[in-house]
Amino acid sequence: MSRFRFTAGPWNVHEGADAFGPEVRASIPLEEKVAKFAELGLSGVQFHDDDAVPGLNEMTEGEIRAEAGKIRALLDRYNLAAEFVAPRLWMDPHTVDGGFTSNSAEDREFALWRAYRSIDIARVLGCNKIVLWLAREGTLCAESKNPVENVRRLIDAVNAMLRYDDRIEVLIEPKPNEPIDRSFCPTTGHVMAISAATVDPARVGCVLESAHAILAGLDPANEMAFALAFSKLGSVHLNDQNGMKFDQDKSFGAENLRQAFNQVKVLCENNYGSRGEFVGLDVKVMRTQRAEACYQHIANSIRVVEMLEKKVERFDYDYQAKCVAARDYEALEGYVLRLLLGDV
Ligand code: GLO
Ligand code: MG
Repeated sequence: MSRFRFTAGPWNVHEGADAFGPEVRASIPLEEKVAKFAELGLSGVQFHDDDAVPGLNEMTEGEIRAEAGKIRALLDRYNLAAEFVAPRLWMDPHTVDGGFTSNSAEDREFALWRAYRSIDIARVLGCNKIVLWLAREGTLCAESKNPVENVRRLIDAVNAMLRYDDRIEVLIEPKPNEPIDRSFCPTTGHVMAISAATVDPARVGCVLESAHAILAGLDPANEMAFALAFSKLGSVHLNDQNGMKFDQDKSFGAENLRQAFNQVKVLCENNYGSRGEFVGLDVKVMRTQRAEACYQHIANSIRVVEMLEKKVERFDYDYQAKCVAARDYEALEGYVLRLLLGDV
């Protein structure tokens, strides 16, 4: 049994398409995914605005709220919470060149409209968190955008959201690249700086995704620690990643168990979750898998977190202190590896 409450999004059970190939599995209806999430022991669901309200561009604000109400009822049936709503600003014809930092004023306006509607949906779903994964807020052609002006635009967009609703919390999910080449907000440090520049820093935090930190050449546990030091770790997206290449969203721990252990350790040591934070699993099943196996990666990831929590409970802090006092870090490292391999 874990100390954490887990969530995932509908996109974590997906059709298997990648940049070079079509879908290999049939789409599963949202209700079926939600039922399965409950069965897997998740406590909540993460949503894109259009996961909750498909086709929202063509709908009035009233219609959007009514549709969101149906999702609220669905969640209630399965006793699941909504963790957050994220405006999906990377799929739309209006946001080919980005949302808040598009070179087109009309597209920037559209991005804000979607952000406001995400807040409306979040209210109906009973949650107060908006996630901004700033997918296309950067450049493919470095000279195509003014980077200073666009960092300020990001701050303005967050301010507009904070003003739109005085209870909403905005969590920025940094990622250095993919689908764009150069992001305007690639790491936790950038998120902290943007947060500090907004009209209400207490309501602007970070979602740290393991794979995104690795893609930036950084250590996910230290990135989490950095946000924790500012009391600004609003959520995490645990997963794994084999080096600096395309975003893989592998099952948690599948590549680097020690790195996974240190993520669980920093979360446990800092009582993550005690303020209602969830542990999100932003994992994707391999393209090769048949439909029957397409929840296995979520179950595996939960299991790995639970097993690593046990390792954290067994971690010998006295021995660590002795090693530190003697500056015997080789002994400490050897101990950690034996602990992880079940030899102590
Ligand atoms: C992709 C992101 C993505 C977001 C999700 C929520 O790299 O990790 O999965 O977490 O869309 O905004
Ligand atoms: Mg993510």
